[in-house]
Amino acid sequence: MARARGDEQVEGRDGTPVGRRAVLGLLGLGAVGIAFGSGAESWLAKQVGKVSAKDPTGLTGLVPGGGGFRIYTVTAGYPPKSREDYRLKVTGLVDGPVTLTYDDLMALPQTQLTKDFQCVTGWRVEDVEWQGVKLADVLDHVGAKAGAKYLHFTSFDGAYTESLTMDQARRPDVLVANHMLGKPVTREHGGPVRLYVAPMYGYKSIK
Ligand SMILES: Nc1nc2c(c(=O)[nH]1)N[C@H]1C(S)=C(S)[C@@H](COP(=O)(O)O)O[C@H]1N2
Ligand SMILES: [Mo]
Repeated sequence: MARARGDEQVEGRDGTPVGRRAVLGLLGLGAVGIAFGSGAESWLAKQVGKVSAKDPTGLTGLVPGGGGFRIYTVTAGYPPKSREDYRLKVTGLVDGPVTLTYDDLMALPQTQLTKDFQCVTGWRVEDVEWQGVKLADVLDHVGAKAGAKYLHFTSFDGAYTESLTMDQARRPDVLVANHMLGKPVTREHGGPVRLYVAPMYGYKSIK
């Protein structure tokens, strides 16, 4: 089960704490942290262990959702978040910490994709309409530094975390999504904003 990471510290290879501030990061997605290689590797190894623990059976929430989706949550419910309250915080290897509002995201170029959503547990929803800002565009917008290698995402439910390499994050089919199934992302699906990582299993699409 994923758990709140709280003030957990992660040690880099040289023993230097990488810590929440250095690795942090997308609020609502939550927060996105941008990290250099060496410290982040041991941290990533822990993430790999966590992934299988996170969604071993898919039984965390088998509530049928819209359009054939199952609604998954590792927490008891879905903390409310309005468009007005939503914030995407980006910290780490950026020029300085940046906080984006829903309107800030909507003001960036929007990308539409129609692609499948596939959970590792077997269910699949075909031809889902997505809209959002390419994560690559968000990274450029906030001035992610050239040497940054990894992203760490924290959900605003306080419990779910995910990670991508910078190369994965910069693919054109990875969206900070504000619409799915042709309408605004609903609360159960992580609205007002969730990640959609088209080329990877659903667990990467942090809500
Ligand atoms: N915050 C959060 N994001 C999450 C999850 C979760 O439990 N909590 N589950 C993941 C998994 S395993 C899948 S398959 C998808 C399911 O998306 P849905 O709940 O919108 O159908 O969300 C992913 N993102
Ligand atoms: Mo999943």
